[in-house]
Amino acid sequence: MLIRHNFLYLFGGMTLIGLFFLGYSSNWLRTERRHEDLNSTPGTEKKHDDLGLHSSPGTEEKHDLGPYSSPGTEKKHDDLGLHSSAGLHYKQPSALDARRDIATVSTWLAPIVWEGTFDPTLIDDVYKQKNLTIATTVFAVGKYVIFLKDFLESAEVHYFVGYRVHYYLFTDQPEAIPNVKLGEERKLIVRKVPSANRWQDISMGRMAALEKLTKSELDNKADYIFCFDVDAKFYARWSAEALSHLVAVIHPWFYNYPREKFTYERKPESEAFIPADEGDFYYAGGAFGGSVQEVHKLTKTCNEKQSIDRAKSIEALWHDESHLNKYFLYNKPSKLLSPEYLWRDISARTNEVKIIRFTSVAKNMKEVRPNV
Ligand code: UD2
Repeated sequence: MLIRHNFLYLFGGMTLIGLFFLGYSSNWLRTERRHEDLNSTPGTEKKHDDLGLHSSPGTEEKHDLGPYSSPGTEKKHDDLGLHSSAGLHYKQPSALDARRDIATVSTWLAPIVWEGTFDPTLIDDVYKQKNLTIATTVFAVGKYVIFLKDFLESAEVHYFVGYRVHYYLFTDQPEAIPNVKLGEERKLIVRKVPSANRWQDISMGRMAALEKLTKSELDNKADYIFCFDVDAKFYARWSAEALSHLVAVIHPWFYNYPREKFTYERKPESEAFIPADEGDFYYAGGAFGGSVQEVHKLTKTCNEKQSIDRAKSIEALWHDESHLNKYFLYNKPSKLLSPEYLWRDISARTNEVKIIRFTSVAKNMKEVRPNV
């Protein structure tokens, strides 16, 4: 009897201890889990990997658009916030008084940057805090080295002044690079590239070189990249108001043309083909940019499409510019720069263009091109 009682006491005691431990350990597990959750919260908010605005190409099955429409991943800047300094004095923004003579936003809600649509003081206050590095590419092959001096000297006066700028200069003649004094935190990196017999191949060859540059070489070295023609000159501010993850410039010749008149590639056999009833804007090949990752996707796609055409002995009407326009049609730019950001010396001034920031210089094709 006594033994049975003792056994019952012992059994009851052990059950109680067991229950106590069970309760404690599950609480402990819960607490640990909470710690894990808390540890993973600050600063690591999950973001959408793909910031791209992809639109569907037409239904024509013939044209496999492949990467034109494919989403991808993108490395992002840690802080996407637009922080401004307390006490900064600038004109009050207005929800009403915008310029009425121009569109300041596209129908997919990308800003269109014109004089009067941004406040340079505020823009610089916001973006200078971000400690950005802007990679800037320019190609000067063959006789085009003569344009380098003006390009670089004028960029030093007007282009991303006060920001860290790394110029990547691609040339076949490093010895012909002019000696231009660069500002603080600005440097020139020279890449030797071969020349070609046709100017069209030099122009299109830029896509392959840019694909390579943006693949991994700029990792942790640049936040944004802009790619320019060399036969051009800066005349006014061209700066942080242009920053966004995919940036296109509206071509100065066609900004008020109907889409069927754009000089898109119209041969259905070409990878750059765009049907007459499609198109947003006609974009210039002489300036484009964005985040390094987005420009990598763009240049890789254009390079691939150019290669497919080449294998079929097809050349798009305006070479790299035709492929660029195809890319931007289905991968919408997140910011559009008005023709102020790439004018042409040979174009007549128009009322909308209040300021010319950057312009292609008039050139004698016969003198500078290896073939005409
Ligand atoms: C337009 C585009 C250009 C390109 C081209 C394709 C603008 C302002 N320009 O300009 O970007 O899409 O059409 O047809 O939108 N280059 C050399 N050596 C050469 C030839 C070219 O270095 O012998 C380089 C140089 O950086 C030059 C660029 O390639 O600026 C484009 O060539 P272009 O300026 O002669 O082409 P263009 O004026 O037809």
